Amino acid sequence: MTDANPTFEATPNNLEAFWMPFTANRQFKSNPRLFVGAKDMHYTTMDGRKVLDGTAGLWCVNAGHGREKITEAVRIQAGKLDYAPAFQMGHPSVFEFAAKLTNLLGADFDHVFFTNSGSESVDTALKIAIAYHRARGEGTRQRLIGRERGYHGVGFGGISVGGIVANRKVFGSLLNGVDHLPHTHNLQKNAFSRGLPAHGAELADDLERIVTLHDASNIAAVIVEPVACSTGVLLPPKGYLQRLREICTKHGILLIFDEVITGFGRLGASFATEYFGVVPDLITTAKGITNGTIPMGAVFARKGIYDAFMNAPDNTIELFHGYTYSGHPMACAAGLATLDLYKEEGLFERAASLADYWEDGVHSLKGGRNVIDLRNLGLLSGIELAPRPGKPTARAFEAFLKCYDKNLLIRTTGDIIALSPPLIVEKKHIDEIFGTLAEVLKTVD
Ligand code: PXG
Ligand code: PLP
Repeated sequence: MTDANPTFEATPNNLEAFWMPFTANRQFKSNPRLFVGAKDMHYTTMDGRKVLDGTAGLWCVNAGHGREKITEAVRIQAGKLDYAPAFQMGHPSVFEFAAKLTNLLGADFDHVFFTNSGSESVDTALKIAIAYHRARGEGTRQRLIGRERGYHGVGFGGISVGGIVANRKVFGSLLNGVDHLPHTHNLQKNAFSRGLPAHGAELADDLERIVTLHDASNIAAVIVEPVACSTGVLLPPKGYLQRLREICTKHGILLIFDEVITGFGRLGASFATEYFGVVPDLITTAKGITNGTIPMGAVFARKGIYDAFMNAPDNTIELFHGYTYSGHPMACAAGLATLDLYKEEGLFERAASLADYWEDGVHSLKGGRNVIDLRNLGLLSGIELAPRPGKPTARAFEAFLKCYDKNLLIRTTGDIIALSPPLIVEKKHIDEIFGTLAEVLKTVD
């Protein structure tokens, strides 16, 4: 930059400078889709259309858009204390928020580490797992086990344990010492299951194979999403998560549930751990923690994990890890107001009470053109289309564009349509979502 007097004037209508994340930049910029507002279940487009939000933004706006309670809390906090150093200093609302979150999780979890995203939560959990074993004198436990088709964000830790080839293949050697369990998606046996699929619990036994190969004394943790959302809402077979828990316990391996999407009511319970009745050692969250308003993530630690770090000599930092914005005042304010909303409006229970209606809506698409599987749990759905020969992803993307033209926002991953509406969704919205989809699918060849 040689210009001594750079100008800061806006350059209207120029989309070029912004390098968009996980987006086909050139395609988007040639035909952009911009939202300028949002309220409750709807976005407003630049040309003034109201678009029904079938995806809670990116799986995060669980209490719906433009909630005044959150806006007000953030406004007040911004005027009172904009920022406090996260290291060696504190502020009241971060302690209050941590305490309320542990209450929400129940008796098994007693500490919270704050981050600013799901990716940071994953990195944090992986690091805590390795450091925990070392603090207890088992420093050889360093190996991390992820799963095929898992999404754990985009940090080097997350893509290493993750199982999405496109997210890994151009980024070099990644973390070493990582293995992967097989994914659980089985169309031959489980297609069109309502709720959890019946077949595949035994896939958890692959962990025994990995333990036999490396020895348990070298394995720190297993990380899985209780429901693998990003790769198409892949549901755990009945009994699978229980089995994984048993094997981890047997071998002293920490189990991490990545609940960035399944947390905060998505399944009709506070977290997937509650829904499935399976207790992991660490839980990673983000997204719904602030209703998507202010970036934030958190890692919950099961009883005993924090304590294992507290035997270090006095005055030493027990965990050399943290972010400038860990527990940011604005994020805590947003999070506290979000928790109030979830509670006051009974949104997790609401999700549970709508789950059957949602399931019927999802499965009303059976027999639709190119539909090869329909999956549902809580207020989640995966609608799998047969790929166009030689053109994977094209069919679902066409459906995405057509839905957008018909004022419905859906999300696609490969040739799978994923749905996850705000938990304030009403039956009329559910009818509209599946009505529009049925119409659109008829027109996608
Ligand atoms: N773990 C899981 C299970 C996630 O779903 C992350 C970690 C990373 O979170 P951040 O906040 O760093 O993005 C996620 C995020 C999609 C989609 O539509 C999914 C996510 C993010 C953006 C898009 O598949 N999941
Ligand atoms: N890079 C540099 C040069 C920094 O000084 C810092 C934080 O102080 C970071 C990266 C990390 O930033 P954050 O704490 O927001 O993750």
